[in-house]
Amino acid sequence: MIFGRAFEKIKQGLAKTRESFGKAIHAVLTIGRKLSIEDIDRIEELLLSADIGVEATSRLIEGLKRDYKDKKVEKPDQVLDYLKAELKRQLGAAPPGLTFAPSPPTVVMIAGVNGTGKTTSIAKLTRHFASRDRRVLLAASDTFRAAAIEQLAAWSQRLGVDIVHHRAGADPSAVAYDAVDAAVSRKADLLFVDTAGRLHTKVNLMKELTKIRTVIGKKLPGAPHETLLVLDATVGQNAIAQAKAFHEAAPLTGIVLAKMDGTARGGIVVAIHQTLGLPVKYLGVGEKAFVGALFAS
Ligand SMILES: Nc1nc2c(ncn2[C@@H]2O[C@H](COP(=O)(O)OP(=O)(O)O)[C@@H](O)[C@H]2O)c(=O)[nH]1
Ligand SMILES: [Mg+2]
Repeated sequence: MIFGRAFEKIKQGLAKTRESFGKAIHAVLTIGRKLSIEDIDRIEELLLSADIGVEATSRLIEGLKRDYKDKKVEKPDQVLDYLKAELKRQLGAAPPGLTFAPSPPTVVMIAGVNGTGKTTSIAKLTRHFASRDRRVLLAASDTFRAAAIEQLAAWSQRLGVDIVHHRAGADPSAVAYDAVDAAVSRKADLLFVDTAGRLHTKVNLMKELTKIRTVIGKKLPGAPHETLLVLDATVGQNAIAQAKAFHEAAPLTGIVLAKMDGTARGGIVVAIHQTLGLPVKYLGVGEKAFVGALFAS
């Protein structure tokens, strides 16, 4: 049931991909004509261009060829049904939503390259949980630019939740430390820790994330309970490389895939799930405030 709902949300998020993909499949297979082996090759190209990834694509194509030989799949609609069922089966196992700490606060660290949608995703998550009577606290650990702190502070005001911040250039770990302290003393249910996506070098960035994580864990054993990486769905396969680099610095527990509304290559959701073995916990489908925020739970 929950998985069914999660899949529905993923489907909504994939609307653009689905539309262009469905059209392409129908273009490959003229109605009425039977499927040929060349058509299957074309479909393989389509899957790759939707960024479903090499691994997932070859698995899908193998299955399709098998069903084609068995004469189970011969028409465009059957191809689409087969792909839908197969993708549903593959994505269905993703655990939906956040995993909460046994006792509050649940600390959620948000990482990702600059501009992927970290702060916007935190705002959406905050609104989602605050409107369900969870006490949310924000930590402005992206201290790299003053504007980043101001952006998060603006959201905290709009959403009526507290924020812990220091000045620009301050130690992000010190902010996280104070925020965990505040989350405990103010009995917050959830603490979202915003982090920088760009430092002077990538090595610095990864070191910083490791340090923030360590400091959080020292202050509150077991925390962070979630380390979510925000990826921009419009960058395609590059997102996988980003995820691998971050995963090494701060072991990730899941992915937030933002900007699904802006791409027809949403197959990346499958590729991420399969290559990284990480659940895609949330899909972002809107840049305006919260419109269309999709949650898998
Ligand atoms: N279309 C679309 N734009 C988004 C989404 N999430 C974030 N954005 C936009 O992406 C830009 C960068 O977002 P921001 O949250 O500041 O990224 P950060 O640097 O990772 O914190 C902003 O213009 C956002 O409005 C989304 O789901 N869909
Ligand atoms: Mg930001």
